[in-house]
Amino acid sequence: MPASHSNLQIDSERLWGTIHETAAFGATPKGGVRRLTLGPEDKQVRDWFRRACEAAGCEVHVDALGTMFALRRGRDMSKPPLGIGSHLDTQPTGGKFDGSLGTLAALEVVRTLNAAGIETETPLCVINWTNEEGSRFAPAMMASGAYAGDFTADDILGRNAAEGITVAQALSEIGYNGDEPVGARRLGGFVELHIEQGPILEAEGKTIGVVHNGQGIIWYDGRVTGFASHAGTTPMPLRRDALATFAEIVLAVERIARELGPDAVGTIGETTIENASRNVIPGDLTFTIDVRSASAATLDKFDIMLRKVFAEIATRRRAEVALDQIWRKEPPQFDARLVDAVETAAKELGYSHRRITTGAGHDACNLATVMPAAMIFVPCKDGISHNELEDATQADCAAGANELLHTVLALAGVAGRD
Ligand code: HGY
Ligand code: MN
Ligand code: MN
Repeated sequence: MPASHSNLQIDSERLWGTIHETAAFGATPKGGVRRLTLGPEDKQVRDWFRRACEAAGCEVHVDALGTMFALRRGRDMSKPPLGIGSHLDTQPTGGKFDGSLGTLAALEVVRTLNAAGIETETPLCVINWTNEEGSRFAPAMMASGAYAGDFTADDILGRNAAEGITVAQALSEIGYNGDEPVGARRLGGFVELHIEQGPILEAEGKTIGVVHNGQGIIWYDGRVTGFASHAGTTPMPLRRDALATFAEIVLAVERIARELGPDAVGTIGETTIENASRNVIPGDLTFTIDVRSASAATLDKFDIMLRKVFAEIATRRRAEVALDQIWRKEPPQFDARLVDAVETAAKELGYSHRRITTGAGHDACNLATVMPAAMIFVPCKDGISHNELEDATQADCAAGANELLHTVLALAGVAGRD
């Protein structure tokens, strides 16, 4: 960290105000935020973000998947910008901090540099990645995945939401179908601030998490096909009950995760009984599975065990169980030089810190496959996230933003004061 700026601090009140001002877009009665990607509330926060970045002197560019790049010029514009940011979309019952903290803290870094009249050597780019959550459109971290080359933009533009609208239609409806080709904007690296979304930092009383690796993810779409028949006249031994079959599947996922744990988790987050009726034995249902581990070998084992157990359940229950892997993300490794820069900044700022693995997926996990990337975590209350109760303290948010500021100064260099 350049000595001349070691005492530079972000404006904690301004950041806290920004977090709460934007939380109004999609605010829920329970104090959370429902801002599904590319919906009307996402448009509101995007428009706000564009205005705020332009007011901070940035040029805002939008790519074909709606990702927003707010460019702050540096002294040497021949260098690819250092990317900072996160996402502004949320889960259906999301909170005020997941994604918002990282995106708004990146804006706060720019505002702080502006106020201090500091020009960085390398340009900066504050980024709002489209559809990190993957709730309305699969997969999660969708736009950063396309930027990293995991998907083509056309593939993603054709993805459907449950309500039958495509990504392309949703982008056009909110006016964020940008003309910049996905991946065309070169970045020299990416640093993302995020709440931990887990209990470790809070439990250990640490302010900063220096994220050095993460979990790989597999997403499946599943279908159980039994036989719909009369709830009153079908004897129990003759039933091919899709829901009872599914019940065994749910417990099998939990058992396999526990067996392969602690470095394995498995979740069935969605299920739909088709043509459900209280006096019809369920014949068809669909479901999703989310499997994670920081070990690729464990992911492989999980997949093999799932398929074996599901086949046994299907045979015994005379049902069909289909499992379609729709997404696999290998466990990310973050860049040693950038991770060291985060750790050094924490030491120099005097923040208690520890190295940590991210259990959640993040856009930085995708970026790490194509450029140097790192993440900074701060604690959240009781480790709760993807829940309207999600909460964090102003002090921890400020510490995270200061940590981001000084990591940026170390990586982007200071060209001088205006
Ligand atoms: O699923 C995830 O880990 C991220 O929160 N979208
Ligand atoms: Mn997030
Ligand atoms: Mn999330």
